[in-house]
Amino acid sequence: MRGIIQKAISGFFYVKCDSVVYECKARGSFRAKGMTPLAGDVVEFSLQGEKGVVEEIIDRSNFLIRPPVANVTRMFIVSSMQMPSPNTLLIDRQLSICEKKGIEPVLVFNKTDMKTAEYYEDIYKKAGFITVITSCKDKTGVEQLKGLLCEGINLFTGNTGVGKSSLLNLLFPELDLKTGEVSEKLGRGRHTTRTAELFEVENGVYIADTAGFSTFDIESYETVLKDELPYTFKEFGDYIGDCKFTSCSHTTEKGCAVIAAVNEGKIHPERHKNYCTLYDEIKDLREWNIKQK
Ligand SMILES: Nc1nc2c(ncn2[C@@H]2O[C@H](COP(=O)(O)OP(=O)(O)OP(=O)(O)O)[C@@H](O)[C@H]2O)c(=O)[nH]1
Ligand SMILES: [Mg+2]
Ligand SMILES: [Zn+2]
Repeated sequence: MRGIIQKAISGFFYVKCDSVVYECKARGSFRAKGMTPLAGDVVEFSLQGEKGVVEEIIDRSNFLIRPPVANVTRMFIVSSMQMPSPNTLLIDRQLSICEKKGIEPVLVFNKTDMKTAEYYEDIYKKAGFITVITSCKDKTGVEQLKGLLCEGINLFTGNTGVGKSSLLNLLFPELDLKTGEVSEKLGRGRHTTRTAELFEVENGVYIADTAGFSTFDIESYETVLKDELPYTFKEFGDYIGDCKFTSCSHTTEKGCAVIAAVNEGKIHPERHKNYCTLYDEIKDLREWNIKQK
């Protein structure tokens, strides 16, 4: 039998097949191979009585370690205009990872009832990304957001408290996801179950809500290498070939076409600044460093 994993929790995998969800365990051989089935995985499974066993994971198009989701088609990077405030460096890191993994990003600026998103919209529209302005309080942007859901897995990420679950509840009230106060979420005592869970909202359209993961998790588990980095800033692509030196890092060099584009107002300076910060972080990193991590 073939199905899709909706949720993975403490060694159990909930596999949906023909609108029935089967509780499965994984074959021991996965652990031996260092492989864990993830939410979003398409799997072959067998039934032994009531219980299922995941036998095989079908090749993934991509996967993320934290939050643990496979086969992501679109990533909705949610930030809120206040409580918590946006951090473009975090956004740009996630955009780089999306580009590397072949996931199409959508930027969602939520809580615009508290503060306008103009500044951020300007940066990311200019760079060619899809952006949506939303407010769960005023219920704005909800229909537009719904229109951006695509076939496959639509993953909602963003720091705790930005309003991922609130947005999803507005789109699909039947999901009835738990939402909470920001102060509570940032407090020490809060016990969150860190999960990624899929919901099929239309035929073939899945939503993945991730609770308890922060954008920090994504970054510390995924790495973009120095040579790949410029290409993951997609608006740099038009200029990279025109730099004076082929070894140009596009950070400070004379004759850099990317820097020239920044100076001419074609690339937003904040994107370039974040690029330089990321470049600095990873410039000494090699493939083997990562494998040892
Ligand atoms: N003013 C305002 N508050 C909002 C908006 N969206 C969400 N909130 C509030 O922000 C808080 C956090 O929202 P959640 O939907 O729980 O946030 P989340 O991103 O799902 O957080 P985690 O599940 O912890 O990752 C709740 O108190 C919401 O009522 C909005 O557009 N405007
Ligand atoms: Mg939530
Ligand atoms: Zn350059």
